[in-house]
Amino acid sequence: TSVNVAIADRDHALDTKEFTIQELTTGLLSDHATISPKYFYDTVGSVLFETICVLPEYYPTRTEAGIFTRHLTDISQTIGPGGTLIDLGAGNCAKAARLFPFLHPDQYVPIDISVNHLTDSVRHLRQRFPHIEMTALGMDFSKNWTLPDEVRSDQRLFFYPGSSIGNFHPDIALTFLKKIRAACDADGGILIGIDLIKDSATLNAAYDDDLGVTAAFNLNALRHVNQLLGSDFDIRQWQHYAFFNAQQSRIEMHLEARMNLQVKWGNNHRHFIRGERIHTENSYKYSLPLFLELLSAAGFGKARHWSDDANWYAVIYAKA
Ligand code: AVI
Repeated sequence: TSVNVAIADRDHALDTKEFTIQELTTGLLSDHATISPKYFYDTVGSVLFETICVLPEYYPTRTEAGIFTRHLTDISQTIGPGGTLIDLGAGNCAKAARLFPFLHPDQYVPIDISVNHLTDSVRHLRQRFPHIEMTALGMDFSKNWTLPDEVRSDQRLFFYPGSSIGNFHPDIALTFLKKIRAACDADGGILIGIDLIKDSATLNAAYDDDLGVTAAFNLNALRHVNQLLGSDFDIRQWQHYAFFNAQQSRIEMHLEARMNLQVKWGNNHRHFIRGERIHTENSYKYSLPLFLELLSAAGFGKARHWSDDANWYAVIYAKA
C-alpha cells in the first residue's frame, strides 16, 4: 500500500501577488471598506485562531468535538467505511485523524491554503497511518477549483468541519455546496459542521472574549496587510468591534478607527474618520431546517444530523 504526499501548489489555485494587491486596494478604497477574512490567516493569525478555539467563550470547537465524541460510532456507521476523505481547510489534520479509526478511508486528501503547515501535518500523519494513501493539496477552495486526477472519484466524503461555511454569504455557500455535490458520484456525500442560531449574548461573547484574543486576531489582519501591501496601518489606532446582526443572522467583525487617521500604500491613501469601520468578517448562523434546505437545494439527498443537548451546533451528513 502506497503513501503519496504530493503538494499541488497550482498557479490558479493560490492568489498571485498582483491579485492580492488589487483585491486589498479595491476593498480599502470602497465606500464601506473591507478586508477579506482570508487575510487573518498568516502565521500569527493561525496561532491566534487556534487559541480562540480553546477559549471558554468560543463554544463552536468544543461543542463540535463533543458531538463527534458522543456520536462517532453512529456517524461512521451512517457513512460506511472506505472511500476518499477530502478534508476542506484541513490545517493540522487533527479533526480528520480522529475519524480514521472509525471511517477507515482508503485515501485521505487534506486541502488547505497554507501549504507549509499542511506538508508538516501530513508528514506526521503518514507515519501514524501508513496504510492510508495521502495526497495533500495546497489550494484556495473558496475560488474555482477542480480536483486533480490523483483524487479517486469513487465514494468521496467531503469533510467540512468547524462551521467554516458560515464565513460565506448564503448565496456563495449554496454555489460552493453545488460544486461539492457535482464532485461526488452517487456514492459520495458531505459531513459538515454548522453553528446554529442562539441567544445574542452567547454569540457576542464568542466573538469578543474577555482576554482579547479575538480582538488580536482581528487586528492582526492589519499587520498582515501592512506586509502584503506595504501599507502603514498603525494598529494602536484601531479597535475590534463584533456584534450579532439578528436581521442578517450573522456575527459581523469590524475594525473601528479610534481617531481620525490616514493610511498610505503605494500611490494610494485613505482617510478614516473616528468611528469609521473596516468590515473584516461575517459568520452566518443557521437554523437546522434552513441549512438542510440549502443542502437539498444544492442537490444533496437524504441527510442525518447530530447535535449537542443545548442545540447550539449540528454535525450533518448528507448523501449525494
Ligand atoms: C473559521 N471560522 C469558522 C471562525 C468563525 O467562527 O467564523 C473564524 C472566527 N472569527 C472570529 N472568531 C473565529
